[in-house]
Amino acid sequence: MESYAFVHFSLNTYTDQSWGFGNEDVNLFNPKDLDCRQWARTCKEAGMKGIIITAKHHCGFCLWPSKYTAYSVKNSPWKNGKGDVVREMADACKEYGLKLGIYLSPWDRNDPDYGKPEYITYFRNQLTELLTNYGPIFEVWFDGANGGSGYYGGANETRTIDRTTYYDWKNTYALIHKLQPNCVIWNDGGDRGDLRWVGTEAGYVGETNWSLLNATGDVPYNMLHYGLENGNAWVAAEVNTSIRPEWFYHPAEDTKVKTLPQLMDTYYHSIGRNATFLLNFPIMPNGLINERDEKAALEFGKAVKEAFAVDLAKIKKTAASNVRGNNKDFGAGKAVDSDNDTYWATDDDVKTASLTIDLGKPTTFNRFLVQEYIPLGQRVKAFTVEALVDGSWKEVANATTIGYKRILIFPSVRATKVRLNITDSKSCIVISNIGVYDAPQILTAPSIIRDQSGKIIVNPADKESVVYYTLDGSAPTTTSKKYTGPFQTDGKLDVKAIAGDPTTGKSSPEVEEKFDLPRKDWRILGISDEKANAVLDGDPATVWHQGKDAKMPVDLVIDLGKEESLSGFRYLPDPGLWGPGIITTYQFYVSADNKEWKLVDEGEFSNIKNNPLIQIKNFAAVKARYIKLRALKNTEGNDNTGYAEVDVITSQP
Ligand code: FUL
Repeated sequence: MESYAFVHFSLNTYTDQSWGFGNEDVNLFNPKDLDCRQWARTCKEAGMKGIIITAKHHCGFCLWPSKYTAYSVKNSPWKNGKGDVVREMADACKEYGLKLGIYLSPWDRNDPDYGKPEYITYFRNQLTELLTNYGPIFEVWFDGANGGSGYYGGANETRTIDRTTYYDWKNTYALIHKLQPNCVIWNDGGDRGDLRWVGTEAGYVGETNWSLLNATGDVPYNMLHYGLENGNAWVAAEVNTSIRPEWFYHPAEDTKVKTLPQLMDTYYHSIGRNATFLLNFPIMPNGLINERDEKAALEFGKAVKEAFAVDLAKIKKTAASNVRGNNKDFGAGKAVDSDNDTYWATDDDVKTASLTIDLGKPTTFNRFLVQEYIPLGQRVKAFTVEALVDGSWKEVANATTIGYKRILIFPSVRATKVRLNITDSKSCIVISNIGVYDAPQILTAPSIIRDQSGKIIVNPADKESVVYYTLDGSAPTTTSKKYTGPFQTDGKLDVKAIAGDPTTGKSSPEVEEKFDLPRKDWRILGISDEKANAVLDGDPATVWHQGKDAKMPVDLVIDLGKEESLSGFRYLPDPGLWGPGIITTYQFYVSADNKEWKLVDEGEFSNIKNNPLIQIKNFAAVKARYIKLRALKNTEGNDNTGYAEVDVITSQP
């Protein structure tokens, strides 16, 4: 299916939360303009093949009138309790020729029985409702999150379960197979399903990506990311990411919708790396996809179509270094014949071979697409792509695995021939399709940081482009001020920038960063480690960890230099892949004198492990000179505490 959508919609939509606790009021659910047809139309026009809906998220609220709980749409004011979002979604999918998928959270922070054996019956009853009453379901999605604490029918406690045994997945899978034999199972907790998570929600799978894992045993994050070359089960990768930073709708993210270059990047790092692409749309409280998200999705669909509109390799003359039994049914031409059921194959013992395509005349291209014939498994371990430029062969790209589809990106090259060299394979080579394309240039926005001294530093994504910026909130154009190097600033600041190509006149989407107080006079107290300045240096790539002696609760105390009016704080954890020391439970204190501390905020950073985004917390305005971020728990259950950035939000203009 290549690409399909997620929609996140629940009570969280009305509380601005990422994870509901399970006690949120059902009366909040009242989408005035709910229109699942708008969701379906957007996804269809963006080129997607299906939609997976959060029928029940961790808070336990059900978007369908389940017989087994009161915590559902049936007790909400929406349509006087007569509505069913899953039904409306199913109808809209049918109308637009899309498949329907179901997200049913195994963790339920509302149900009183969660943690007991009774809950498994409840879970299966709900699954049965969903897999019986809404027509064919193509995928079920069992989120692995199990945070522990919750409302649980009023118990308000922490309940822990063993993710590998509690749900008795084997029997749940049997139920799914019985009710929906063609449905694939996505599961990252316990028994292997048919599809796997890729170990990050940032929108990419490993450059090496095997569609294999072992059917039993533990699967660490890195194995999810790269697959397992000699695994014994076919568990293809699915890259899930949101069109905004978070999964649910938050008005504050209206300016953070992924741009076209970011979406294209995700495309190349998912579908272009042998994975499917599951793109999430957060639904707004009124029941619609925001028009910015809709616009971004349509632009994206159009750009993908444009990039792959003309295949320069189709029905061109081909030659291969080896053809299975010299039989023309396995000849090189089968890789460029537009038929994915025919393929070029080599003799059994031939695991290195090349295939040359004669483009007929000097031709410019910048993308190379290759597919293995997947019904015969995934085989290729390494390959290169060469172009014949002015009579000599030049390597333009190299990579490891291929699988269902692999797309390589390289700077435009003008050549008369292109050659695929398979340099290592698990078995003889079976290639069903090759494509060569000249995708239009899409410029990527630059990144903006402000260092501790107040200097603005803008980094273009590629060296050729020129950066233009504004400081007055206006939209930058190629006639705005040119960025020539870091410059000094003071006070609150709104910086907007674009990258422009002076030769083509094209420009990137705009990037905007808002900076609060300058941090020149800030000091981290009680720490002698110089590296601690990484917390204040404005650079998300530098991370500092408290030393080995720090034991939970771990405090980070900062002197702001003078009294400020504070109304919130920001915490950026290590944003890399599987960064250590990510705080999940925190308290935030302020003080006038570094002696008497006042607790102004506490809580959890929901979903921070899988999606290590900047966390923004607001509280009632308070004047203070000192701040203290206290870590109570991290994602690993140890004492490691790390920070890429800590910043405050002030209430002064
Ligand atoms: C995560 C969840 O905890 C998020 O809230 C979201 O639903 C995402 C798709 O999966 O693990």
